[in-house]
Amino acid sequence: TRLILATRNAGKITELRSILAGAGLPHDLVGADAYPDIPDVRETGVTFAENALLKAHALARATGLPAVADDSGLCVDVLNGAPGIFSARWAGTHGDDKANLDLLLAQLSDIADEHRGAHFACAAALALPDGTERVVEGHLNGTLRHTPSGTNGFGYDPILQPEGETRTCAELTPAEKNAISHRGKAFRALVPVVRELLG
Ligand code: ITT
Repeated sequence: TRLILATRNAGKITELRSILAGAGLPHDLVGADAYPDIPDVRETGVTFAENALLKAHALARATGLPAVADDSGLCVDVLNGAPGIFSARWAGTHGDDKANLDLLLAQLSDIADEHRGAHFACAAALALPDGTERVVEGHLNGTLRHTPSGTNGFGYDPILQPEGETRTCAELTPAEKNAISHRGKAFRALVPVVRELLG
């Protein structure tokens, strides 16, 4: 059976395919880009979970197929959790990863190492065409570097150094990142739920 990956973010799609296949999910994973006529849903929620559910329901309703969605972001302690749900458009243009990262670094330029705590958060949602829904979350704690390092991953990966690591997320291999990441944790927790509801 088909399972829709309700995201148009290429970095997420790559990670989701690897995480879900690695967890042994037998479904045929179809990206939202296979449905170019379905408009993007407006992310009007105020939490990661609300926005993930909005995206999953929109695709499940429009395709008549079960859909999973990811809403995620970087929460910075000294900014009281910002950029948070606004991570993809922090500098104004949705999905401009470099501008978002550069702006955040500029905003934190005066902040000393001991105050640079942050975490990635991911809400993983499953929605069925009949309206059934489930959502789970995962986190990855770390600190923010002063300068970007590494070329793997996407988004804010070059500046987030996970707790207990000497490398940034962008210096980890994809498998190393998925093993500890917010997205890895959230979607591995969603897998038994998918099995239970989809068989
Ligand atoms: P979809 O809504 O189509 O899934 P999006 O990019 O708009 O794609 P979000 O609204 O969830 O998705 O924004 C997530 C942003 O948070 C993303 O653009 C990155 O900047 C950041 N982010 C999320 N997960 C990340 C990760 O694993 N590594 C680095 N940055 C991440």
